[in-house]
This record gives sequence, C-alpha cells and structure tokens, in this order.
Amino acid sequence: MSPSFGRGAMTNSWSDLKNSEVFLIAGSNCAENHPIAMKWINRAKEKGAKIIVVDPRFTRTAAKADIFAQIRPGTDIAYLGAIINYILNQKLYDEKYVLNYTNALLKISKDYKLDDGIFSGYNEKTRKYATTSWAYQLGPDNKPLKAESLEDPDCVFAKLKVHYSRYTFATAENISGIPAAKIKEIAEVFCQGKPGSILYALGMTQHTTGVQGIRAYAIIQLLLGNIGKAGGGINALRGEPNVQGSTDMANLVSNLPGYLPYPINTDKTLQDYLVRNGSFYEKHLVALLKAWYGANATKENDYGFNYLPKTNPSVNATMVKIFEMMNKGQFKLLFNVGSNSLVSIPDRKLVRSGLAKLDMLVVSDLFEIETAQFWREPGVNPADIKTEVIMFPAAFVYEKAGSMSNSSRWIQWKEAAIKPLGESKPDLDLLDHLFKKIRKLYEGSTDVKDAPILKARWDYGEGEPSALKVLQELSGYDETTGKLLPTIGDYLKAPIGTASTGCWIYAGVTGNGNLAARRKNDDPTGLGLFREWSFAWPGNVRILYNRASCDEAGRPVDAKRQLIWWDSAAKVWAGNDGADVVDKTKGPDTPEGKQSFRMNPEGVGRLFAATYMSGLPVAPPTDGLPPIGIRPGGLCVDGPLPEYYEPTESPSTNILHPKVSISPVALVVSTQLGKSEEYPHVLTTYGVVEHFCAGGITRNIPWLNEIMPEPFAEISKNLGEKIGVKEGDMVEVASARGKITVRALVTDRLQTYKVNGKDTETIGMPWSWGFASLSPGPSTNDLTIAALDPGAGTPEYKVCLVNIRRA
Ligand SMILES: Nc1nc2c(c(=O)[nH]1)N[C@H]1C(S)=C(S)[C@@H](COP(=O)(O)OP(=O)(O)OC[C@H]3O[C@@H](n4cnc5c(=O)[nH]c(N)nc54)[C@H](O)[C@@H]3O)O[C@H]1N2
Ligand SMILES: Nc1nc2c(c(=O)[nH]1)N[C@H]1C(S)=C(S)[C@@H](COP(=O)(O)OP(=O)(O)OC[C@H]3O[C@@H](n4cnc5c(=O)[nH]c(N)nc54)[C@H](O)[C@@H]3O)O[C@H]1N2
Ligand SMILES: [Mo]
Repeated sequence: MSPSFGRGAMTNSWSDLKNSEVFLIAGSNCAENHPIAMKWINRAKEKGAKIIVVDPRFTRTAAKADIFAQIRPGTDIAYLGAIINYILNQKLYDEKYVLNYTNALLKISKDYKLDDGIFSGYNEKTRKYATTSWAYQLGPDNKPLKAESLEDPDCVFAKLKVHYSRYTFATAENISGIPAAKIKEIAEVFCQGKPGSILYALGMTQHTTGVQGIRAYAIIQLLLGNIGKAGGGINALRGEPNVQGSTDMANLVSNLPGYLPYPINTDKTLQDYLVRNGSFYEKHLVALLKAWYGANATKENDYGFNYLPKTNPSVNATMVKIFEMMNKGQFKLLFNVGSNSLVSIPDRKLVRSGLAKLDMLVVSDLFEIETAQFWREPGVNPADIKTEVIMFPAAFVYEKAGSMSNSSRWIQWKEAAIKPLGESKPDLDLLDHLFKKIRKLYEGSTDVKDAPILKARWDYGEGEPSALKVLQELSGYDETTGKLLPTIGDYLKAPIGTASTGCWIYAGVTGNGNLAARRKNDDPTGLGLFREWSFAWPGNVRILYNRASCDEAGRPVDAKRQLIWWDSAAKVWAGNDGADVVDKTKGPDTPEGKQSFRMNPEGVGRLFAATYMSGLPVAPPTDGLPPIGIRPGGLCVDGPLPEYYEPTESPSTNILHPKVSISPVALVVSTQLGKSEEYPHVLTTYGVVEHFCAGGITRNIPWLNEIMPEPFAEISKNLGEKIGVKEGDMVEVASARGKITVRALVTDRLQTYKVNGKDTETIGMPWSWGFASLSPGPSTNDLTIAALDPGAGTPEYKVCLVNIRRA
C-alpha cells in the first residue's frame, strides 16, 4: 500500500462497512473496543454478509462470527500465507485488477532472493538489510521493466508464487494451531464474497512482525481486487481518541506532519533532503516551513530548512527505546502528556528506573496517574529518587474546542461543552503559554541554535489561543495574500513558496468555512459516504484508491456500489465520492488516468514492496549535483514479502527455517528472555470494555470498578485441571521479567491446541491496572517483553512466554 496514505488509517470508513459481503476480522475485538464498527458490520450481516473472526480467544466479536478460528498468538502470517498460496493456485485472483492495478507484471532484480529465512542484503553485524536487491529491473527511462505475462519468472507475480508455495494448509496448521480444513474454509468464504473487508487492530500490530502482517493483508486484498472499492479495503481500527490526528500531526519518530519524511543529520540543505526523498516532497515541506516560520522562511534561507531539528537515523527513538536511553542517563527532562507510561510500556521496570534517572518529570493528565507517582510505587524508596515531579492538571475532551480525526480520516470539529474545571487547562493553552514564556527567555539571543524558537510564527491569539486558528494553519494559506486557500486543488496549483499548510493532507479543511464542523447526515447514495458530514483527508475523498473501482475505460465495475466514473462528455472524473486520481481532467486513456494508486511511484498497488525511486534520470546531470528523483516507494525494513517468523519468545522453533526462527531484524530490548522449558505457555494481553488502556481515567470511576474490579488470568479448563486451579483461585503468573498474582478465570473461551503436534496453551490477561487510583491492581506489563517491530517500533505486547501456578 502507499507509504503516505497507509500509515494506519482505514482505506474506507466506519459507515462503509455496511457495504461489505464478507469480513475478515483478525487481530481486532471490535465488538468490545470499537462498538461503532460493530454497528455497521451488523447492518451488513443483516443483509447476509459473512463474518470470519480469527483470535486466540473467543470474544464478543467472535460471538457474531459465521466462522471462528482460534489461533496461536503471533502466527497470522502463516495462515495468511496459506490463503495467498490458495488464491494463486486456484486462480481466484481478479486477473484484470492484478494486471492493471498492481505491480504483478513488473520485473524484480535477479539479485533478489530469500534463502533459509534470510532475504538478500542481510548484514549479520548490524542486523539490518541493505535493500538494493529488492529492486525492479529498470529500463532506460528508469521505469520498471514489464513482463509480457504473469508466467515470466522474473515478475512480481512469479516471485509471489514461489514465495508462498511453501505455505501449505498443513504447514499453516502446524504453526498456527488452526486446523487445515478451517483455514481452507476461511480462504473459500473470504474469496467468494465480494467486496470483502479486512479489519485489524492490535492483534495484528503488536508483534515483531506487525508491519509484515498488514502487508499480507495488502497482498490478499490486491489479489482479490478489494482495494479502492466500497465495502472493501483494509481497515485499521485505531485506538486512542484522536490517535489518527496525532499521527497525521507527526506523533511518529520518522515523520513531519502529513507523513513527510523527517530530515536527517546528513541533510545539510533542502537539496540534500530532496535527493534522498524525491522532489514530490518539495512543495509540501516548503509549505510546512512557511506555516511554521512565515516570512522568516525565504527562498534565500532554504525556507528555514535548517531551523528544523535533524534526526540521527542510526538512533531508534521509538517509545520503548526512549526509556532504554533514559536508563543510560541520556535524558534530563521528560514531558509526559496524556500517557500513563509506567503502566502501558512493556517490561515496565525499564520505565520505573528510567524515570528515576531524570532531573525533572512533567506530567500533564486529568488524574494523578501512576507515572506521576512513580516515586511512591510500593517497593520504591522516595528518598532514593532525585527526580523533581511537576503535575499539570489537564482539561478533558468536553472542556475544550478543537478537531479530532477518526480512523475514517474524518476531521471532526467540536465545541467546548463546559469550562475547564478548577485549575485545569486545555493542552493547547498549556503549550501556548509555555512557548511564549520560553521565547521570552531566548529574547535577543543571536545563537543560531535559538533561531528556530525566535523565528517561529506563533499567532494563535493573545490570551487564550484559538484552536480554530490552529486548524486554519493546517488547512493552509496563500502567503502572498494572507487568505485561506479554498481547496487542496488550489494548494497544489500554488507555486512553491507561495502557499503554507501545517499538514498538507488537511489542505482545504477550513478553506470554505470550517468543513470539519459540517453535520449533514443524509446519505443520498445509500453507500454511507456522508460527504457533507465533516471533512475527510485528503480532499474529502471517502474511499482511498477509488480509481481502482473502475475498469480501464473508467466505468464502475460494481453497478450496485458506484463510487466514481469518467464523465466523457464533461471530460472529468465525477461521481458519488471525490475521485482519488492524479488529475480530475485526465481521462482513463492517459498515463495519469490509468494510475489507481497515485501515491505509489509506480502508480499501482504493491504486491511486492520494491526499492524504487521514480523519475531518476539515469545519467547524472552535468552540473555535478546528484540527480533528484520524484518519489520513493514505501519500503519495509524487514523484507519485500511477508515471511513467517516466530515471536521473540515462542513455544516452538520455526518449522519453515529452524535456523532463522525469529525475525533476523527484530529489535529486542528486554535483557531477560525466557525459554519454553521454564515458561511453557503463551501469554497474550488485551483490553476490556470496562476500562480504558492504562486505566488512568476508568479506574477512578467507581461504577466501572464495580463491574471490573481487578485483573485476571484467563486459562483453559485443561490448564486449570493440570495446575489444580479452579475459577476464582489466585494464581502466580511469571515470565523471565517478573511475576504477578491475580485471580484465575477458567473458561471455554480459550482451548488447548496443537503446535507442530504438541499441546499448547494460551493464557489471556487484561493490562489496565497499576498501583494508584481508586482501584489499584497488579500491572500485566511486569511480564510482557520489550521486543519491537523493526520498522514501526511497536512492542510485541501480544506474545511472550510465561508459567503459571496456584498462588
Ligand atoms: N473499552 C475499551 N475500548 C478501547 C480501548 C480500551 O482499553 N477499552 N483501547 C483503545 C485502544 S488505544 C486501542 S489501540 C484499541 C485496541 O483494540 P483491539 O485491537 O481490538 O484490542 P485488544 O483487545 O488489545 O486486541 C484485539 C484482539 O486481538 C487478539 N489477538 C491477540 N493476539 C493475536 C494474534 O496474534 N492474532 C490475532 N489474529 N489476534 C490476536 C486478542 O485476543 C484480542 O481479542 O481499542 C480502543 N478501544
Ligand atoms: N500489555 C499491553 N500493553 C499495552 C497495550 C496492550 O494491548 N497490551 N496496548 C498499547 C496501546 S495500543 C496503547 S494506545 C497504549 C496506551 O497507553 P497510554 O497512552 O499510556 O494509556 P492511557 O491510559 O490511554 O493514557 C492516556 C492518559 O491521558 C489522560 N488524558 C485524557 N485526556 C487528556 C487530555 O485531553 N489531555 C491530557 N494531558 N491528558 C489526557 C488520561 O487521564 C490517561 O491517563 O498502551 C499500550 N500498552
Ligand atoms: Mo492504542
């Protein structure tokens, strides 16, 4: 999928789920964690849609399923690989779609290979891949060479076939514990229903192979022609309120707002940045610099490029790694806003010891959460801790105006319902106040490193800052007139340096009034597009890649679910949805009009994530500067095709390649690792309806505590019998990193299963407790492992090894 539009969002939307004929819900318990998804899924089910749920536990979502498969945590790529193999062998793919809208025909370098679990380019010392061999064969115009047919052994399609031929139903059963016949049934049912939607959340992402699991979804959906269609897509059900907005706004280590690549320490100039990232980013980065530095960003000073801090790409500064660095004394201050790290981070003793090494910890939260009280956790002596702790009381969601973005990419505006209570303040007020104070302290400085603070444009109002002004900055201005740019089209047409946007994908959200505040909820097409309810990025397109819902001539393939079409009389892409095309006036017979995945440099969906920068002139230009390409393709750091690896701690070796059992590039931070001889069972962790994440809010609500008073360990009846534990008994659950005592829940929701012939048990535990609040309880993250996906940095919360005994 596209790197820029795909970083976790729905390709479709919540309300579009009603258009699906079949659902694969694997790695999400949406009935409990995303009830709005379930509302629309139920509407589809009422019309006869089939629901497939794959989960280690029988959940409330599973209770709605036509097919439920219990899986060993962390093994999805094995059964998904078997489904891909089945689609290819049985020719169940949508041939026209595969030929026209995917990179199936493009030829891959002869240097590419996968050998015993290791892709070409592996460096054993650095445990990283050089990705040069994962490239296309290129023609003299720098375009990938295209094979004559899918039979060509060099083409992506052939590579896919060879790769997944090893993934038989029997092998997938031995790895995942799902019976082969059931995997086949899932494959058949999912391939028969069109359109089909895939829904996922943490069950897929919280693994050392999380990114590759989602790549497997992309392959299946591209083969079946399910992307770009109403009722299709890959739908990431995102978690925290406004987590979509915060990642759009660069709450990610490697991005600036709008998913622009972050500058690195070797980028001395804007030119250096563009050589690495492609000229596509010039307009958007300059517009961002104009938003941040206004008149201080000029052509002469590279638009203030060097005001931006640069990252060191050899340092991984994702969440868990930050705490590792804190333990090494590399941080003086932590500003902890809206997160209860001491409860939510895996192998959490790393957090406790890290916080104690700070000079100052600032916590902004609604409640005095565990993180703010780390110095008085039982077992810790406050006298030994030098960290100064400051608490800012934050205003809650209904006490402040602003926009929130949901998983459908809808930017939704809301007003404050009441004034902030007591001394609490909205986060925006706090930041505005801090910034102004800090700037005062720097006043008059001529030190270049202070310039970013002194030169910044900061004009959200005197007194209380206006959230609307912030959204307007994101939407964008014509800097020559100071007027808001009406639409994303106007922004794209504006010459470089004349427009600003604080987040280019939000362009136009307030261009014609505050469109995020729109609340028209009629649905004239019946397709659940609701195009006059708020504003969806980009450009109010509700279903991404919707060019792929039409055939080569620009006619909708699905007569019942027409999204867009080429209006040959008016010579424009028209329709019920906004057209996700390069240029609305370029017809289906033009090169631009053929592109169904405009954010990819090849213009097609990526079955194989190839190393590729479009537009590079082959001969270096004569002026001595390195050539600038247009746009790179999205790369995975751990391989161009999803391969099955065992979780970091696993009850089994990898039967596909025993010598390379776990991902050779996984980032293992925990130093204490367990073996299955000592810790024979698989632990998986999950959320409960009654509490929210680390429980900072919900454990302070008495009636929620009453219905969900304490954490527990969910075990099968077999395991209960084996260890002599009955429902309600206390058990000690131990991993190599810690142990906690909780109540046992002996249940049918978990069953014993076979992994490569061996009886295996999963233990399930919620994780929302800590030592503070009205209802304290042990933290499950004492047990979990800090092992990260090498690309995303997401921890493997969903699998580690434990033992259990009667307490
Ligand atoms: N009530 C409530 N709602 C919430 C939250 C909450 O805490 N409480 N949290 C919010 C947040 S921040 C998020 S991110 C979302 C999370 O939403 P979900 O991802 O739905 O949350 P989880 O319960 O962690 O995990 C989902 C399911 O994945 C299963 N699972 C575990 N391992 C695997 C695996 O290897 N493969 C497969 N196929 N499934 C697996 C688990 O058993 C679980 O049923 O929910 C949001 N909504
Ligand atoms: N074992 C295990 N661990 C997990 C997970 C798992 O599945 N298993 N899931 C992971 C996931 S997906 C997530 S998202 C993280 C969540 O981890 P955290 O982000 O640490 O958890 P939350 O409890 O959501 O913390 C949010 C805090 O923000 C405060 N808050 C709410 N609104 C505001 C506001 O407007 N302003 C400010 N300043 N504060 C506010 C709340 O009171 C709360 O304390 O946990 C992760 N940890
Ligand atoms: Mo989350």
